[in-house]
Amino acid sequence: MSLTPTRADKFSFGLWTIGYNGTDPFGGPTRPQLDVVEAVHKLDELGAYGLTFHDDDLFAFGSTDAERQKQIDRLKQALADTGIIVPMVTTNLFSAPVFKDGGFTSNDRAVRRFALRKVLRNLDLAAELGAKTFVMWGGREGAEYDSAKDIRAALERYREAVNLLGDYVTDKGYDIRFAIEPKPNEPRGDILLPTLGHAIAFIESLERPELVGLNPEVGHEQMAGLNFAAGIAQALYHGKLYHIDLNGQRGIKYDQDLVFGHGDLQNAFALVDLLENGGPNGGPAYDGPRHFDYKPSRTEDITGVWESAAANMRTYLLLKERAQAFRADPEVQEQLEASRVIELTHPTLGEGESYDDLLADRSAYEDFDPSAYFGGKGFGFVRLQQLALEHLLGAR
Ligand code: GLO
Ligand code: NI
Ligand code: NI
Ligand code: NI
Repeated sequence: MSLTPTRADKFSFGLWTIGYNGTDPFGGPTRPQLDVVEAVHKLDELGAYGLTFHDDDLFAFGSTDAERQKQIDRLKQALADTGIIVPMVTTNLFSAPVFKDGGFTSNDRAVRRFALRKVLRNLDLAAELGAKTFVMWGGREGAEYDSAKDIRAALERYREAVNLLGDYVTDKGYDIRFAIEPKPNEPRGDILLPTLGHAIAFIESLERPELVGLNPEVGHEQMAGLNFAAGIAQALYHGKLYHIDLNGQRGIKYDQDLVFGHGDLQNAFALVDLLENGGPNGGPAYDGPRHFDYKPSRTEDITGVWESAAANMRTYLLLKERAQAFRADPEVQEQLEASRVIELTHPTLGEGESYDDLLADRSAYEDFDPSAYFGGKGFGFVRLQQLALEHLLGAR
C-alpha cells in the first residue's frame, strides 16, 4: 500500500487550517497570512483533492462585492489550474462582533435575519463551486449563563433556520446536503447541540431530515470525554455521517486541533479501521472526504505548516495500512470469533420466533447456567486489543 496521498484518498483541508496564523486568546499571529492561491497549489503538490472554506476565509467580513468577486475568481483560477475541488463550504457565523450571541439563535431577531441572509448568499456560492456538503458549526450558538438563553426557544429558532435552508436548496435544485458539527463548548461556555447524539435527535425534528446529517470532529467529542470512533459508528448506523473533521486532541481541555493521530492514537486506529473497513463485521464504510480540521501549532513556521499538513495524510494512510494488516491477520480473525465479536451480528431471537417461543425455550432460562460465567467463559477482549496495539505499533 502506498503512503503517498493521491486524489483517490479524498483528503481535504479547510483554508482556515493551513491558513491559521497562530492567533490564540493570549497572543497574536506568529505567521503571515497565507494566500488562497498558494494554498491550493501547495495542497495539490501534497496530494490532497479538496479545499474547503468559510466565506470570511476567502474574502474578509464586510468586503465589497468587487473585493468578494475578485477572491472568488482567484480561487476559481487556482482550482482550474490544479484540479483541486471544493467538496464543502461553510459560513462564518462566529467571528464578527455582530454574532457575539450567535447567528441562528441570537436573542436579537435582526441578527438572526442577517445570519440567514449571510448563509443563503454563501449557499449560492457553494452551489456555484460544486460543493456537495454545507457544514454548520454553531460555535456561538450557546450561552455562558443559564438565565441568558431560553434553550427551548433557541432550538426552535435553530430548527426554523435549518428548515428554511432545506426549503432553499430544494427550491433552487441545489445538490447540497447539510452537516451539523457538534461541539460541547468553546467559544461559548455551553454550545447548543453539544454532541453528535444531541444533533441526531435534533435532525429528526426537522422538516427535511434526509437533507441534514453530521460533521463530527474528533476533538469535539473527546472534549466531552466521549469515544469518537464509537460515535462515528452510531452516526453511520443512522446514515448520518455526511462529512468528518479529523484532528487530534489530548483529553478534556480546550480544542487543541492537533494533527490527526497526535492525540488518542488507539482511537484513531479504530476510527480509520471503521471508515475504511467498516469495523469488525464489515458494513457500510464512509465514502466522503477525509477532511482535516486542525491547526498547525503556532510554534511552527510555514515549512512546519506544510509538514503538518502532510503529516495528517501520512498518518491516516499509515493507520489504514495497519488496520488492513489487523483485519488480514488469521490470529485476529480467530480471536474475533473467540471473543464473540462476530456473534453480536446474529439476532437474539430466531427467525419468526415470538416471545411465546422464547418463554417456552427452557434452554434460555430454566436450563441456562449463569454461574458458568463466574470464573469461566472470559471474552478475551484484552488479547484482542493487544493484537490491535501490536499491529498499530508495527510489531506484527
Ligand atoms: C471549531 C470548528 C470549526 C468548524 C468550521 C466548519 O472548533 O471545528 O473549525 O469546523 O467552522 O464549519
Ligand atoms: Ni473544532
Ligand atoms: Ni477542533
Ligand atoms: Ni471543525
